[in-house]
Amino acid sequence: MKALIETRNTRPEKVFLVGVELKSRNGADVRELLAELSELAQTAGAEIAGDGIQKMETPNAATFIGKGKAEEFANFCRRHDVDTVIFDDELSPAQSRNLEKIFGCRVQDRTSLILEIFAQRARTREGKLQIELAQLQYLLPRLTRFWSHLSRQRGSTGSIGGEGESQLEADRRKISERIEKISRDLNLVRRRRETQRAGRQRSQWPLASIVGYTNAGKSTLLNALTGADVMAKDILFATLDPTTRRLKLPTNQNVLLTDTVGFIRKLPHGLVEAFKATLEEVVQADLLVHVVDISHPQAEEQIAAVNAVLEEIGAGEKSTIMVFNKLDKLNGNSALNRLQEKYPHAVGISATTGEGVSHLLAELGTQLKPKREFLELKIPHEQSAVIAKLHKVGQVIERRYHGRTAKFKARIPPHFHDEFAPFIAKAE
Ligand SMILES: Nc1nc2c(ncn2[C@@H]2O[C@H](COP(=O)(O)OP(=O)(O)OP(=O)(O)O)[C@@H](O)[C@H]2O)c(=O)[nH]1
Ligand SMILES: [Mg+2]
Repeated sequence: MKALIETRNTRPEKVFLVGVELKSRNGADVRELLAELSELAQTAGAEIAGDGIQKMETPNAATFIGKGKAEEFANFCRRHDVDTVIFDDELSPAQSRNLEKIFGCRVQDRTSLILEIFAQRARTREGKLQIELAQLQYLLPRLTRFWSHLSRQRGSTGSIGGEGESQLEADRRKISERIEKISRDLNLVRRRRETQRAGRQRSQWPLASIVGYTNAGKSTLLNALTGADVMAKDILFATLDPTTRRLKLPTNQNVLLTDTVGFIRKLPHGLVEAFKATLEEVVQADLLVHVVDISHPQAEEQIAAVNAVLEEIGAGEKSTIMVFNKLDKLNGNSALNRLQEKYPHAVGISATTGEGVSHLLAELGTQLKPKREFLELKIPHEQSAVIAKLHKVGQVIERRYHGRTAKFKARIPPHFHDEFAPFIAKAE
């Protein structure tokens, strides 16, 4: 199976960006989103030829933006040799097709651009499988015999009539089979990870996971704290695969610190789903370290976007240390003051100068102090809510599902003791 996106020729691809200002959004937001889209496109290696915004009540069902506006943009694109037009919003398969006809060039949306960047970045087998899965799921509903990229990729001239239909069906079936195969492979990876995690948990070290918006400085922080050597770069999605390092706090307490993929606004849902295995580190963590680029004008929106993804993966309720990074880049204190009012326990740092890092270490020690309680539990299978709760709040080290009751070895936060007390087989 070839990648969804065709490989480029040598000249950088010229792109034109399109945003819409719907009634529900304000103009400043659209500008910021387009600025971010532009960063995404440049991260993918493109050159920005221009951009355009249309104000409208609701998107047009056939062409997303108005037809007249599309033609106006198309004129610009023809004059400037634009190769690809990128919309900030997700387009339906029909809208993409209609727009390609008007523009006479490739039309892409934010989702497929993010998928493309992830595909460029993926290094490990797991990362590659995850991204391929997300791309295939994106592609499947868009597969029609008019879907020009695919037929161009194949070098076919587009078949007609019944033959085309059966080719389409064959393509769909092949993709569906591949999706199933990848899902099975990913399950294997997930199980292997679980085993590794169990080994780690037996070592009784708590796990803290660094989360945050892309480019917030997560990898720089992990490197600064643990001497790790994770690539930290001024591009979006520098990190895809998780890295875990041990950190010894000044209190001699050990903690495992994980750096993982960054989040972004309008992160494709399929991608979050595909990256669940990677994001397990976040779901399993005892503590989240939420890194924010406080020097970014949209810091608050970025916090909200990160929280939305955390909710989506079931980690919304975790105890979290807010870390305001890049203090050294800050001009004036108004943004910092406003956010500090909202998050009074936040720690301000600069991962590059080291400012505030000792304060962060102290805070980590404090937050991780309440030692977890080790329990052996026997829970009847029909008590599925209790079992689900155990997985949600605790760290399951071992599980056995044979017989009438499920047996678990787990560590739980002490304040949940009473809730699990009826099922305790043995406490340490
Ligand atoms: N001035 C300044 N720059 C920083 C600081 N922390 C990180 N950076 C820079 O910000 C950019 C992004 O840093 P990364 O550590 O790669 O960010 P990340 O959150 O891991 O990003 P992704 O992996 O792409 O999601 C790099 O160019 C860093 O050098 C800081 O405290 N101050
Ligand atoms: Mg990173």
